[in-house]
Amino acid sequence: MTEVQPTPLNQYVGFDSITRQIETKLLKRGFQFNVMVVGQTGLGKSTLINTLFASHLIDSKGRVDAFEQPRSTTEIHPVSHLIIENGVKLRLNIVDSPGYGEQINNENCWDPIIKYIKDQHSAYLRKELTAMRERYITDTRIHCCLFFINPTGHTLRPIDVTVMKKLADVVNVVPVIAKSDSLTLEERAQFKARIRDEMEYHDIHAYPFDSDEFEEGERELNERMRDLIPFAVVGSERNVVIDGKTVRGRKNRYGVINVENENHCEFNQLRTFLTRTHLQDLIETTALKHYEAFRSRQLLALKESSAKQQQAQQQQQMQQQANGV
Ligand SMILES: Nc1nc2c(ncn2[C@@H]2O[C@H](COP(=O)(O)OP(=O)(O)OP(=O)(O)O)[C@@H](O)[C@H]2O)c(=O)[nH]1
Ligand SMILES: [Mg+2]
Repeated sequence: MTEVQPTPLNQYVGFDSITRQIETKLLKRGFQFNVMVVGQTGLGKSTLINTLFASHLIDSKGRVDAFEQPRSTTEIHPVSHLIIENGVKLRLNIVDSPGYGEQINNENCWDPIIKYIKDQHSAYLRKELTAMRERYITDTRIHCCLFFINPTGHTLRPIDVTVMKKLADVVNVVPVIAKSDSLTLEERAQFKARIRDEMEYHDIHAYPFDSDEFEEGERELNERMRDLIPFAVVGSERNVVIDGKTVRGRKNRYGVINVENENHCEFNQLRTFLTRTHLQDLIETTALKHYEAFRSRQLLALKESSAKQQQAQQQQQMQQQANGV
């Protein structure tokens, strides 16, 4: 196709204000962001959720009493929050999930999680296909799945490989090394490299993905992120006082870990990644890659089944005619 040359204007038309018009509209509507945590039992999923948004979601519906004993999560549990920052509204859905891997037979233990993710796609598609479609469909599709890896320092467990692979087919997977306070910095670096190698070996495509539309800066940022991922995180339900400042931390016999100190762990980098640099891309990738794949599969299946139904009806009619009915 030949490229259209711009027609020169002899006066100001004013359509450049469209970006402002879009911004005003978006600000009014707000944004929806849905995060889910998945991983083996006891790796600190619920704790990290509370830590991630603790400073923002004071008195949230999570485990607010610091002295309450942590409970094992028994069901998929979404919690919603509306947060507003400088006039920008963000509806945040945080979905906690029960840990797996404790049973003698762990086969298909990931089914309820995959089903939950697909159910959200399915609900969205149903709303999209209704005759009187809502103007803005409530979006419960999971935009980011934080996958918790056991800090063994060795390799990924086969079950983790299976679950991550299944997840990566339907959602943006961001792996994190759980309870990374149990690893030395050297072990951490080696473990990270090994996980990256293993993921490549098993053909697991974790987020972020590159797109042709990306500019150089975005590609570089993603490259840096891929070198950092899996984020080595530490979570804590408790506040500790360091230099007179109250922070989330873990205290043990040898000292205090400040969850937000970048020399101690990569919790801050994960939070920046989720909220400052990749929020919009996580939402967009979910719609354009994962949901689109689901949608076209469903619509194709629907078309095939209605074609089969039609064929069966025609055959029945022909049979009836042949029988002289
Ligand atoms: N050392 C250490 N312990 C942690 C960390 N995060 C959580 N814990 C502890 O690990 C235990 C389990 O934490 P949970 O957050 O309940 O773990 P979970 O993954 O939600 O567990 P399930 O719901 O059973 O799957 C608790 O005693 C936490 O205090 C961490 O970063 N480092
Ligand atoms: Mg839990």
